[in-house]
Amino acid sequence: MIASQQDSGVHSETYDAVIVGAGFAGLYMLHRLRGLGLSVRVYEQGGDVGGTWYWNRYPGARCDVESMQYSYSFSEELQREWEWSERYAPQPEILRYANHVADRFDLRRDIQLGTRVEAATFHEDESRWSVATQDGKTVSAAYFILATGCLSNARIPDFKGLDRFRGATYHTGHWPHEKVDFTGQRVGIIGTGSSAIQSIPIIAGEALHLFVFQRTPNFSVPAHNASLPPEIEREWKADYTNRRRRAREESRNGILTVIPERGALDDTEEARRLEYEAGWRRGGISFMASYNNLLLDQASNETACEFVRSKIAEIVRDPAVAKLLEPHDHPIGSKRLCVDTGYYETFNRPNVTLVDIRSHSIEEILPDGLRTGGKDYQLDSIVFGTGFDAMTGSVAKIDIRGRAGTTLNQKWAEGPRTYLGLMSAGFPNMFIITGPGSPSVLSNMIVSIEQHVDWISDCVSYMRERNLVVVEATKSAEDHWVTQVNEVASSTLYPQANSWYMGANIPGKPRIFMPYIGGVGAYRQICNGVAARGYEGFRMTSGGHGAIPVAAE
Ligand code: N01
Repeated sequence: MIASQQDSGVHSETYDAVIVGAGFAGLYMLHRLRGLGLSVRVYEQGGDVGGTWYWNRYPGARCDVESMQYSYSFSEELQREWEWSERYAPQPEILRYANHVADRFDLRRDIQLGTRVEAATFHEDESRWSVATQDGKTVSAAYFILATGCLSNARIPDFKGLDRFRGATYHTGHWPHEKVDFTGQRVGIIGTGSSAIQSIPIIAGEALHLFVFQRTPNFSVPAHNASLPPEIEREWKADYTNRRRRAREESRNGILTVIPERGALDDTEEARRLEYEAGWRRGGISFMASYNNLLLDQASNETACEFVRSKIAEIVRDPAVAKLLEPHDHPIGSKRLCVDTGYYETFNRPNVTLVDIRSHSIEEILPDGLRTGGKDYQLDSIVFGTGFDAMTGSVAKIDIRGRAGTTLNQKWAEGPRTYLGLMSAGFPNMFIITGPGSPSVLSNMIVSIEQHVDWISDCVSYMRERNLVVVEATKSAEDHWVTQVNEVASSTLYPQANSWYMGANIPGKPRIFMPYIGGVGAYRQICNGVAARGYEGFRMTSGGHGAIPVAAE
């Protein structure tokens, strides 16, 4: 094992639990563990709480899950008193909400901001974790909990010449806190994922000229965002308990949506068109709920693709530009469906140019622009909407060592392996909130976060009542779960896309469909069943060297 600071055995503080990250997962985890009487320390690398909503401050950033559903349900008072202003909350409002939660539940006193966790090592003799932070401290904890987020490791591709660019560069996931003013500038944006698609219409309204460098066109549907009518909010709040329960237990993705009991090909072409029109008018990701088989059946999916392509052709005036914007390389919904405000319309503006970097990739970044297809584009600023090393990227940045000094990066070299997305064999007492192998990014994140945090809290409570010290996923349970995750994924159209769900956006990253696709309701039942059967597939012991010899399985 590499000698590192945390191996010195000198700990400045001792806690029952250390949590990494103070986004929605870390905040609620802290609240629950404190409620159980545990001493907890949260380390957060950002300058404040809020996680994703702290970092993603790009113009136009807002949630694609409706406000009444994208919020905590654990506190009746909180969900009644908080008022959302819009159908889809903008980033500043969600960040205010995260701060309100931190204050209302007095969470800040256990959160250390501006502190990266650099390493964590499990000491088998003590059955405890040593956690080393960037400020040079090492603390000891019984439980080590990763609330690091799934889309928190922003990535700028390795473009030749990038370091010589004289203008300003921005990544959507690492946006400055002060207003960026593009007035009078020639701006280039690289990428056309959800983040870029939200920011392009706003930047276009400000810049002298905006060049959109598109490698792969994406499907996007209108958000139809608007202020939230008070009567809708009242209606939701009057029925909150029931609606929250249904979203948790009955839906596939933690969002209350009515899905018809028909597949797309059960309808006539005319009826289908009307159904899709209704979905387009309604707006948002519930467009994918127009039929029950859009992500299962290729021919059905193609009808939805065709509908969106026809909308693009209707909206975008220049037929050549419209053609370039039409996606043909993946089934709709197999990458996260984008939700926009005026995205396709933006390409009718005289100050916006769509540049195809599929046929000619970006050759190099120049001191005053970039070169592609043998042509130079003069730019004052470049915005990277190039995404994230998703689901595993932030975990991989921490040097995590489990039994026998094995690192998590070694164990996950061929792709992440977990049992239920909650634990990885060989890493006792380490929990992952919304980790790979759980519904996570395919769901309303707050629903999945609450489910995991509640499950972990119940598990810790169960152990404490029985004087158990170590919990660990068994290798056989993990192997079985990984197989199940892959099997469910391969019965859908998802693996057909080169998406970040598959790790396909990172050169060299193993191609494995990372989230569990079986739906939040079914997944919750599985997790509850495991707990009810005495934490089946996990081994719990009273600690020490005699615990769980994983290699012996
Ligand atoms: O990132 P992305 P994102 N050269 O990975 C392109 C959530 N989210 O930040 O497809 C040229 O989706 C890449 O092209 P390609 C949501 O879950 C939610 O936009 O790889 N281009 C793609 O166009 C979402 O899915 C909300 O060919 C390169 C883009 O960059 C997730 O976050 C809002 C390139 C990356 O798209 C990530 O979205 C925002 C290269 N070398 C985000 N490398 C809402 O709630 C990458 N690209 C609304």
